Amino acid sequence: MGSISMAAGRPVQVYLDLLSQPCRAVYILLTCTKIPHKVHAVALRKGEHRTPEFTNMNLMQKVPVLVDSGFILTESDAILKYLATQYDVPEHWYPRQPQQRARVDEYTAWHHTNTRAHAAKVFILEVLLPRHMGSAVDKVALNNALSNLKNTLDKLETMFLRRQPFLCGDDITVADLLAICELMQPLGAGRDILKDHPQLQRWRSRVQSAVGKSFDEAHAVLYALRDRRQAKM
Ligand SMILES: N[C@@H](CCC(=O)N[C@@H](CS)C(=O)NCC(=O)O)C(=O)O
Repeated sequence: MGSISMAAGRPVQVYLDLLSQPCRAVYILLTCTKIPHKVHAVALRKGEHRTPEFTNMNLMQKVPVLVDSGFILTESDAILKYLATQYDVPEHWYPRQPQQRARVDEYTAWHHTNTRAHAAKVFILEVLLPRHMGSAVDKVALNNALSNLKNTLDKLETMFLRRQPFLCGDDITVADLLAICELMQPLGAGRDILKDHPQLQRWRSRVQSAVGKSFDEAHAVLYALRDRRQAKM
């Protein structure tokens, strides 16, 4: 059991924009494990991460940020693992057994330059760049990004999900949260990137059942973006 660090009954403070994939992962862990917390919404599209107050807290000007009784932590991977070890949550989220833990660390080290990089690129090309630049989608760049993403999806299936229901073993871990939130992101443009990957679809369903209503709560903003875009078509 982890120690509970709710000093003087103060809930952990998190600064999030739920349109951000790593923020959703943090939000899901906090809500489905019922860690007492307070969410401070930071609207990236309004530049709220560039205010002097926010910059003072995180010089990188990025979300998510966690503040736990004066301890400031950035990077979703570090935040998730901190929450899972510092708070009284079921051990499966970040197992203590060294080899099981190493499996989680193995995925999360790989994640940033693979799942995150490639799924985020598709969202950037289809949603963010056209919105900010007022330009059409760059089809060549998009096809290239989709091909890189396919490579990553294949690896997720053949390497991480080869013989087990979750990415790092028999139960859900913080690695699954990081991964699913990235893989949901292209849905903002109406693109379900798992549609030709039944093994990953079954894994997504398992993750959804494991975290319950936290999943849809975290993704409500993304669903709304998808619905607005589809209504315009
Ligand atoms: N590696 C970081 C990435 C954080 C990150 O890139 N956050 C984005 C949103 S997904 C952000 O705050 N972007 C604002 C900006 O770069 O201006 C993590 O996993 O926490």
